[in-house]
Amino acid sequence: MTEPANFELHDLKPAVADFRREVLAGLAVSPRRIPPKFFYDAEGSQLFDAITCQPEYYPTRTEIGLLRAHGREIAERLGRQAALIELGSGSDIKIRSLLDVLRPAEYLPLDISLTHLRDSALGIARDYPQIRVRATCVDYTRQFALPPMSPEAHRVVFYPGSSVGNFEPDDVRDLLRWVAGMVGPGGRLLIGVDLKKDPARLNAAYNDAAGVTAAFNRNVLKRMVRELGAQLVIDDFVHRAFYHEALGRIEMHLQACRPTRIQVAGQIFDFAEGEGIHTENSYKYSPAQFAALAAEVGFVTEQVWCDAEQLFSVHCLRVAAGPS
Ligand code: AVI
Repeated sequence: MTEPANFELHDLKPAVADFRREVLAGLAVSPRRIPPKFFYDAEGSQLFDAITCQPEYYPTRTEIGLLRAHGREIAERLGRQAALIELGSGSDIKIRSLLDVLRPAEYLPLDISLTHLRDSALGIARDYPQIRVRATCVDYTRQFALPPMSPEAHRVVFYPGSSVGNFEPDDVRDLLRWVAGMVGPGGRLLIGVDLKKDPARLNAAYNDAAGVTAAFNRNVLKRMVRELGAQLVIDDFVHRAFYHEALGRIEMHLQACRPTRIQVAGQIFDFAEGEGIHTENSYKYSPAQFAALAAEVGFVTEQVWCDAEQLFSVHCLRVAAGPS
């Protein structure tokens, strides 16, 4: 099928060499770690979509509920005919509910997973022919140039899914500064943030009974085999996820259940039983905590929407005028 005229794709997909370099660096330090952005190849993105449908994983359906319930109010705040930039464009149900009320002039999704991005952005271009869709496959945690946008449209950033929780607080400050620079003084960010809550609820969300989160976590090992030719025994690693209350974060690890080794790019990494690779943090915030973090880098919190169970929050932030 031919691509619609309102669609363009910019491929700045990270090279395999970046994955190799970060895997080698992460396995060489103690404790060992692999950054969570490497979960999202085509298989990983599909597994993540499957996680969002698990009964234990409340964030996605709760955020969608908030966007639907408060769509009109959100659109009033963000303003129509914007250039809407979406970071980590995951589930397209969320963006579709926003597009319906916001009616932006342009939609610029940014995502690290090429097939996932292309499929969802093409679907949107076909279903919303009046919106110009400029998709970019990129690791947005690194410097890159945004595609040219219409100078008349004001810029709005949408960052759903609490992906912000996958960054260390210092990196969140850097990310928010980058967003502030992108939208400019008076510009707005709509961001989904998962809330602190009963640890049992959190632990269940990252240890679903169907084992989808476990498969998602272990997919990074499969990806090392597929893309880097790594030699390893996947079944020697088990999924471990738990809420660390003092740090306010879920931690995910791949833990060796017996002594084992990973050989990759000519290097050997031995694991004793119980030794692991730290693969993800997912920080949880109270609304006040997140507003304080955003204020440190010059954002004013205009409004926060939470569900009745206080599981999830959506914040509308505005860049204060003047330097931060
Ligand atoms: C994408 N990110 C916000 C998810 C989260 O909840 O931290 C990734 C995830 N990891 C395990 N389950 C979901």
